[in-house]
This record gives sequence, C-alpha cells and structure tokens, in this order.
Amino acid sequence: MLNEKSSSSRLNRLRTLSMSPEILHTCISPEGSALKTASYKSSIPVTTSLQRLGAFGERDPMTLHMLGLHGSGYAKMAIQNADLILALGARLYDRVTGNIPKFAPKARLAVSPKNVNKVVEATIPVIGDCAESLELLLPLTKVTKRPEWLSQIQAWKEIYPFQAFNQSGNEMILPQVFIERLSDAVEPLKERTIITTGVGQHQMWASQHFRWRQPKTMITSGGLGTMGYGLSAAIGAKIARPNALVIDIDEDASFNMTISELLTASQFGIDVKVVLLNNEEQGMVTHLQTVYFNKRFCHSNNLNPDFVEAARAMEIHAESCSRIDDADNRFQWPLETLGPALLEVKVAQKALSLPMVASVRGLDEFQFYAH
Ligand SMILES: Cc1ncc(C[n+]2csc(CCOP(=O)(O)OP(=O)(O)O)c2C)c(N)n1
Ligand SMILES: [Mg+2]
Repeated sequence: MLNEKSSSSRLNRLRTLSMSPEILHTCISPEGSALKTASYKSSIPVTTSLQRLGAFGERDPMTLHMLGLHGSGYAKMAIQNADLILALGARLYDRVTGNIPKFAPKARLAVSPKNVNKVVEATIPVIGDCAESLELLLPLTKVTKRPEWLSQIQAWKEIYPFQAFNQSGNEMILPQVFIERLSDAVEPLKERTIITTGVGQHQMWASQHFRWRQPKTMITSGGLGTMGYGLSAAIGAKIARPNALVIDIDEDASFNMTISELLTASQFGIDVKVVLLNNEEQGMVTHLQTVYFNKRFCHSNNLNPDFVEAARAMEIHAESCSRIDDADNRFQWPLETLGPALLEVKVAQKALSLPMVASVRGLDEFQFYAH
C-alpha cells in the first residue's frame, strides 16, 4: 500500500533501478487528469488494454493505443524496449505479454495494484487505488524530456500504423476501413458514444480502428470471450445511459447467439444501433486455421439467416451494404434512424487480424500487414 513516506522511498528505488525510457501501461483507473499529467510531466507514453480503451485519449500524441497480441506495433515495440514500465491496474496476462519469458526484457518494474505478480513479476508492487497512488507519486516525479525515446516512438508509429488501408469505388468493404469511417462519423459524439462488441475479429478491429476518446465507452467481454455479448450489453448500456449513442459492432456468428434480443429492443423501444459486419464466417477461427492449420477450414462457417429480413421480422429498421462507395452513403443511416436499427455491412472474408503475435513468439515478433 502506498502512503506519503513509502511512495517517496519507492520512487527513489525506481530511480536507481532505471532512468529512461519509460512507458505507462494502464488497464483500469485512473482516467483523466492524473494520468495525463503524469504522462506529460515525465514524457511517458501511455498504452492501454482492451478493457480500458479510452482511459487515455487516443488522439493524444502520447498515446500508444492498445497493447497486446492484436495491439499496435508501436506499443509492442515500446514495451519491449522500455526499461521502466509503470503498469497501473494491468493484469499483464498472456494475451498482453506474448511469450512471458520474452516479455519486456529490459524492463525493471511493474506497479500493479491488482493481480500483482500473477503472470509478470513486479520489481516493486504497489497495492492501492490507482488514482490515489498516482496522485501520491506525481509530486515526486521529475519534469523530464525524453526527445530520443519520443522520436523513436514516432518512428515506430510511422512504420506500423493502424490506418493502413485505402479503399474507394465499388470494392468490397474492408471491416477495418468501415470501423475507421464509423469512428470518424461519431467523432463529435464520442463523449456520449458507447460501443459494445461480440467476440472475434470484429472485436479486435473495433479496438484497433475506432479511436477511443473516453473511458468506459468500450463494453466487451474481454478475456471471458462471450459471443452474443454485444447486443445484450448494448441494451443494458442504453437502459443505463438513455442519452448515449449505443452501437453494437458485431459479427454474424456472435450476433446469432442472441439475435432474439432484437425483440427486446423492439418491444421496449430500446434505441440501440447494430452495425453488423458480416463476413459469413467465424472469422477469428478461420484466421487461426489459416495461420496454424494451413487453411484447413473446418466447422468455422455457419448458416446465417438473412439478417435484414430477420431484423425486419422483429420490427427493427434494417438495411444492408457491401461496397465501399455504398457504405459512404449508409454511414449516417443508423445514426439518423429513430429507434433501434441494424445496418448489415457485408465485408470481405478471410481477412487476417493483424498485427498479431503468434503463440510462443515475443511481443515484438509480430506479423504485420503486407502493404
Ligand atoms: C460461446 C463461444 N463459442 C466459441 C467461442 C470461440 N470463438 C471465439 S471467436 C469465434 C468466432 C466468432 O465469429 P464472429 O462472431 O462471426 O466474429 P468474427 O471473428 O467473424 O469477427 C469463436 C467461435 C467463444 N468465444 N464463445
Ligand atoms: Mg464472422
């Protein structure tokens, strides 16, 4: 537990262990000002986990976006090269670390109020409320400029950008592009936009390509992997926050699990918007069968209903699109439609979820898109 005396001695110990570069990895509170102050005061870039997207604004130059197997290339590179990691509330489980013995080989420290030493051993564990602990540490930290570290990070951002796709004309929609455009379309509304997801590739694409600005706006089942979570969670979120714009970014197989909840939305007039990316496959499974089983696809294609007809049968407004020029016109449709609505977006099949760290690989040994 931190108190004023212990925080000072721990910080001194930290300083003797490591000077720079540093990285902040956060997964739970604190959000907002303490985190930003800490980051800017000591020039410490910040990366977040799936469950805490938006805890640090993703348009901020100090952001490294999401960490983990499908996290950004630059977050992975930064973690692997940092010699001090302040891990706030982070579980640092194997979906974040990659091969554990290879994780952050230069790093000396993890501060983790929860799950301390569960997977990655902390040099100095701190148990306590994240926000309070950070407030105690803040006055003791030095104003530090790290021009070389920050320009190295900028270089990694340029080598491994998330936004790596250009699409136009009547091409089949790439799910990543659709999510980027959706993110731009709701940019002015992000303070009151809540996204939910199912489980699979779309969940990873949403976390990678939506630009998260606010904490607690991504509602996803995370490590539990609960397919069907998206629509049910969206309904719950809309009831809890009636003024929010609630969008379930979903996919066919996950959506099939709880599709009947459209009746709940319809019966009670719960104004949720479903953006149903439809690749007509259990994409995350076909992805793994591509990467690990030489494209021997089995049991990863399910029979789908006609989603538009099914939704309309449940008295939900529904439309479909499949080409990128068509998608441009359809963007605003669910946002402008009064009441619950479903937009099916037919997307290309067999798209890989990249960046990706294959099993037994270190975090920095990741596959990236071929440009
Ligand atoms: C109930 C349940 N069954 C199986 C799985 C394993 N699983 C994880 S992702 C996935 C495929 C999801 O397909 P879809 O919802 O279409 O998403 P996509 O990967 O295509 O984006 C499966 C079967 C799971 N997480 N939950
Ligand atoms: Mg699918």
